[in-house]
Amino acid sequence: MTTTLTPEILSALEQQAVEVPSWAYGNSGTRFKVFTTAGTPRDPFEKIADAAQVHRHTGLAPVVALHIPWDRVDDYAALRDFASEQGVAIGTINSNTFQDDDYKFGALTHEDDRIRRKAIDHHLECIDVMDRTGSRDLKIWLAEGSNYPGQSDLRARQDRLQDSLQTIYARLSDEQRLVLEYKFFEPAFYHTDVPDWGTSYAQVAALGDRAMVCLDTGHHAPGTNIEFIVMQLLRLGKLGSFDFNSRFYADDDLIVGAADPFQLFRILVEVIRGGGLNHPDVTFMLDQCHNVEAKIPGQIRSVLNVQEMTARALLLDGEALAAARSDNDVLAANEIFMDAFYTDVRPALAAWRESRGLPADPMRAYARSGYQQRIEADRVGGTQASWGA
Ligand code: AOS
Ligand code: ZN
Ligand code: ZN
Repeated sequence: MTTTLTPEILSALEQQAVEVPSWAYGNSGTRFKVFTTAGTPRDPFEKIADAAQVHRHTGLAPVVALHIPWDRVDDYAALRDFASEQGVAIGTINSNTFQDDDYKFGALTHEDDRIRRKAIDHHLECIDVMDRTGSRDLKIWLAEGSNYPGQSDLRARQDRLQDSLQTIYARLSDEQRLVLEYKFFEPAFYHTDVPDWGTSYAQVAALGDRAMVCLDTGHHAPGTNIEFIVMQLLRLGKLGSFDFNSRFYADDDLIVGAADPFQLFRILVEVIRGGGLNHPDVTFMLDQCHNVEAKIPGQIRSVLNVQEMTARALLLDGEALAAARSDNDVLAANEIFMDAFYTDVRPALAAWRESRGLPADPMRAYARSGYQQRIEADRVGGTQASWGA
């Protein structure tokens, strides 16, 4: 089943923007092996140049998220200006308190005030970066927790976390936000200090209006109804951002939509229902690590998957669905829902791209562009691993 896309749907799609992570372009992998790829960026400037290719070929990815310290530079204003010359902007600044020996037993939750202060100061450095890049969001993901029952005082850690977050939050300007990302496990295995949406919500609600929740689609126990969490956070006005990716088993950080396009569709249905599509308060960010696939095409595929499932979700016949629901016509309601999901929007999207001066098939256009060959020839030696500071 194929379809045409109405002007209202095309208008909504035209506003869509997916923020890409700088670390998706660097060498990254798993704890077992980081495979290197020819042409991998050697510094944040080259990462941004690569990210700009995704936007150039899709018109979908105008913003690049950075990670500190992986993207630390001497002159952030120069990096911001370079991004602008490339046709993109710098977005979310991601902190990192998971690669320093001092943080072995915690960072913002640590019992030792000296270590907690160091972790807080790292976040204040990130806010200094935000001041220079013009970023709005400070994203905090904490790899903090414990591996054995009895190891830690769970309650005291929550209290210290809130105290630390209050200090960080107080440093934000009126235009900046703190976005707290939860994750049900890893690298801690018994408990994680921000393990679920409820904990993130409780912590950010105590901070104020500019503290929000980040929902990473790979951060839930298998079988979790993620679209229900999306609905609830939108209803509470606390969904700040997505870290989109897909997973088969854990936090696999695979191409969003590649493992379960239906789940992505259901999430986007709730985003649209909750008024979150193209809403200024909701950032659509990718958080992916392309370990075996080429990085720039991997990101192009990802943003196209988000666009495609958004188009399908926008096709959902809301009136017919509401009527079937009010009649408790279970099968009709499900059929209407599945009709939208089963609709192939790719031909309509390809024609629409061409009408806007974009390539009908961004993946093949990139392959033909010669960019990959150029970076592989130019960037010899000294590639920067994403996971390495
Ligand atoms: C880790 O699993 C989280 O998904 C983080 O969002 C992400 O990997 C980190 O922000 C990279 O800095
Ligand atoms: Zn994430
Ligand atoms: Zn993750």
